[in-house]
Amino acid sequence: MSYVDKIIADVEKKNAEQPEFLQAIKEVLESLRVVVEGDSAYEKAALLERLVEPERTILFRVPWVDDSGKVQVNRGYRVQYNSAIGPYKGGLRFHPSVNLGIIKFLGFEQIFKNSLTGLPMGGGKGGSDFDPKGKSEGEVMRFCQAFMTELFRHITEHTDVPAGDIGVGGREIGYLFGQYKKLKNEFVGVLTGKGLTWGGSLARTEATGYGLVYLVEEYLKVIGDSFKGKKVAVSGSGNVAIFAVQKAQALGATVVTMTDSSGVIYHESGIDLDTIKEIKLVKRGRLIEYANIHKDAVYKEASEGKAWDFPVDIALPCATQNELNIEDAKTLIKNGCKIVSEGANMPTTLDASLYLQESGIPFFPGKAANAGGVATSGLEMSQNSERLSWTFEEVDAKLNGIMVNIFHNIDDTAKEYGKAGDYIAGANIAGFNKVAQAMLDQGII
Ligand code: NDP
Ligand code: 2IT
Repeated sequence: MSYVDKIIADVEKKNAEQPEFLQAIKEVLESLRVVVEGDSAYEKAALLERLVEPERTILFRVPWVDDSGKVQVNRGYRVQYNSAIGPYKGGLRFHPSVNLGIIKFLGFEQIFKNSLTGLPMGGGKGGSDFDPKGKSEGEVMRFCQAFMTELFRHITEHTDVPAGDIGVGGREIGYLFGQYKKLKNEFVGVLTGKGLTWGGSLARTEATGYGLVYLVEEYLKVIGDSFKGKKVAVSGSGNVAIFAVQKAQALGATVVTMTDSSGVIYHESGIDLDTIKEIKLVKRGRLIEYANIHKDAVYKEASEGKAWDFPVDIALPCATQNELNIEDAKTLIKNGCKIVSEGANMPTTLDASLYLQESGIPFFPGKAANAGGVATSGLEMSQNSERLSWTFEEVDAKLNGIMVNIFHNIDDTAKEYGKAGDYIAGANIAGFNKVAQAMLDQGII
């Protein structure tokens, strides 16, 4: 059995109940065959065995009191996956679907993503099965405080720096930061995505969505094209989706769809982002309200339709894992879609991503395409360390430079390994090489 097959079989045996984790492991390890099977140094150092196993997994109880006075108990997680190239870095997700397998898949992906940014950040991820939907401000605050009451003893600004993800935005980072500060009596950059008056970076809010569009823009530039006049499908209507739409529109594209977990909006003349922001960022409401305001927009329940059902040039999945399957990939291609780029983490199923690639559709995996968020978190850490704040233009220009570099790095790496145009392989190999070298340099730890 080959080295990679042996590791995959072992991971499958030990983690049979974690399908998303297995999916992420298989995708990465398949790409690494060409690297690790030609050089016995990797197997000798048990590099893959160490890479697939988190350095540390923290599981904790989060007890809190709801508005009716009832005690609620959630599960908290922090997976400190790999610190070969820097302190653990990665978001916190609050969503009822969160379990250890989901956090491990996200933490594993984060290792390679953070490596691709070119900044010194290791990989980690955390979160809770807490559902923020329908909770009052007070309940969200008390939950965040309870979560940090345990997490604080496992993180510092030098060892592990969490940020936001699904269900964790500026509001939650504020409550988490306040509690960390109170418990440690230290004002330090232990979280990113902070508010602008207390150590946050300009452009961090926009960064993931903007970065996603910058990477596709660079690809389009290389082939002599641009976003101008393109029709774009976006899924999600959260942080990543909103700012992807904003940048795509600014570059002259027409975005025709957005979604939430309840349904999809199709607005042929173009999504009105101000309405979306009002519904989602101010009122924390549901997407269906959009159709009450814009009578020419069509709303369908999630069981009746998806963002991938319409004729578009570019698809940007920005909601959650496995939201674009092989049937969706076929529909997109049939309707003329020419590019798929992942704003979310692993939104495309493995068979759908391979089908897109085999059909000649440039497919940009999340660990490359959505790296702008964590990259800008890295820039927030730099600003915190030097106790300075850079202007929006400075941060945005650095973000753009990082995304342009990521495109060329994954494009060149794919070519170097005889896989031109295979951006999955390019991203996995380029991300891996740097981490693997650091692990080899640092000995068996
Ligand atoms: P938000 O919580 O701001 O928004 C999430 C959006 O996706 C909402 O519209 C939500 O709808 C929808 N969604 C979430 N879960 C599901 C589900 N199970 N089924 C259908 N729709 C769902 O999160 P973000 O925008 O921050 O994150 C979106 C994706 O981007 C995630 O995969 C995240 O890991 C990834 N990402 C985020 C980064 C960041 O900086 N925030 C950086 C890199 C990647 P509803 O409101 O109905 O739940
Ligand atoms: O998936 C991700 O890259 C994030 N949720 C952002 C992580 C971060 O540390 O900014």
